[in-house]
Amino acid sequence: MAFFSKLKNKLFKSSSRLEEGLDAIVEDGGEETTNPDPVIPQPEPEPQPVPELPEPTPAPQPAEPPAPIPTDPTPAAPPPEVLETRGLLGKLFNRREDRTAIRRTLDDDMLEQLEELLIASDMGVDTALRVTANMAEGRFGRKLSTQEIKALLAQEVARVMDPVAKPMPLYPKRPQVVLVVGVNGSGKTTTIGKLASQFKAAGKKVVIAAGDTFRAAAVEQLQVWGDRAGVPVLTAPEGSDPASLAFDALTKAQNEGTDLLMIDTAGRLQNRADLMEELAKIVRVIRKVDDTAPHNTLLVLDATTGQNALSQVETFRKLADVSGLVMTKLDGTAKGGVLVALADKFGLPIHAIGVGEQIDDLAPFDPEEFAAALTGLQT
Ligand SMILES: Nc1nc2c(ncn2[C@@H]2O[C@H](COP(=O)(O)OP(=O)(O)OP(=O)(O)O)[C@@H](O)[C@H]2O)c(=O)[nH]1
Ligand SMILES: [Mg+2]
Repeated sequence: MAFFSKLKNKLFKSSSRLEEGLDAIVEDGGEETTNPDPVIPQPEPEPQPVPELPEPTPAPQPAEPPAPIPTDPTPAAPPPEVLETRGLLGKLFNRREDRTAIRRTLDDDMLEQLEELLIASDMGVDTALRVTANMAEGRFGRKLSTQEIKALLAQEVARVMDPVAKPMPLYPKRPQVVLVVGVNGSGKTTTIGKLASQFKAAGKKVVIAAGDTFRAAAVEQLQVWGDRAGVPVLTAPEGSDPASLAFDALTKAQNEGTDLLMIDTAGRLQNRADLMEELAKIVRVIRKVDDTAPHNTLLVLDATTGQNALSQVETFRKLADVSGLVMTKLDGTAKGGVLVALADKFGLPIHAIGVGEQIDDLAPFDPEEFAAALTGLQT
């Protein structure tokens, strides 16, 4: 199975509240009609090949490492018109079965219901209002089917998410230091294992530092991941200062020509000031070895957390200068709307998403695929 179809099956396994809500909104007050004209700009029927448009990027084959290891921190995003006229929307609005369907007139009542649904799906009030306003623009009074509503919503979600879908940048400076932070159980250690495996497969010399020195079990867990990824794990005795381990690990990595040092940290609740201060200390101490480090500070968020993810970003950003996000547990959860709020509010890059507990269950973030999964859009 191609990697992306496997990923698609894993994203949002269960049908989401959002999807069910959209169905219910259209059925409430809708009636069966045949659509005279499309509500979303369509590509010309059977268009001639347009040479100046870039070809869509082919999906990676399973033989390749699951996520590309980027060398360019700002890969080009597809221009908006590519999203608009090609891909799933284009395909969708050529579908015959959607010509006769239950449709509901887009009016104030329907917009209000849509807003409420998006807010209930963790998108946040500001984002929900903006997204619905964009959906309604130029379409007020038109009759829309569920499929069309889903496609419109997916288009708006993809538009919000597109600018934040960026792989983790690797800069020329070696060793690159990646500090991984987040609340308890968000998936830090697992994500480090997965990332280490991908970077190793891409030919990098990787070392992991077990900066969670609170629990002996945490070190053992990381060692298991290190073994799976084929990457050494530097440890310190239980209860020792994680900042001093980070210092030693970076010094060693410099001496040994390591490409990438990934530092795991203990989970910390954002209301524990002492633990948060300890994190700030880790950053201060590694800067004594390399004042440009850490080069990436990844905040790992659990997609099932809901709105609390927003305050996690706010707190961790103040202390650790978060450079990017990894969103875990997007498999099997019906949630995920909070990612849209995060993207809209903070604009922090989403480098990767976790879609399972296995070593290859970390994928690049694909906005269109995410939007389709979130809205339940069948493509
Ligand atoms: N389904 C699923 N489970 C995940 C994913 N990522 C992590 N997990 C699971 O979530 C649990 C916590 O993961 P850890 O990697 O230990 O989380 P952590 O942030 O290191 O936890 P602490 O060190 O205790 O703060 C484990 O059972 C993982 O297998 C994911 O993408 N999908
Ligand atoms: Mg951990």
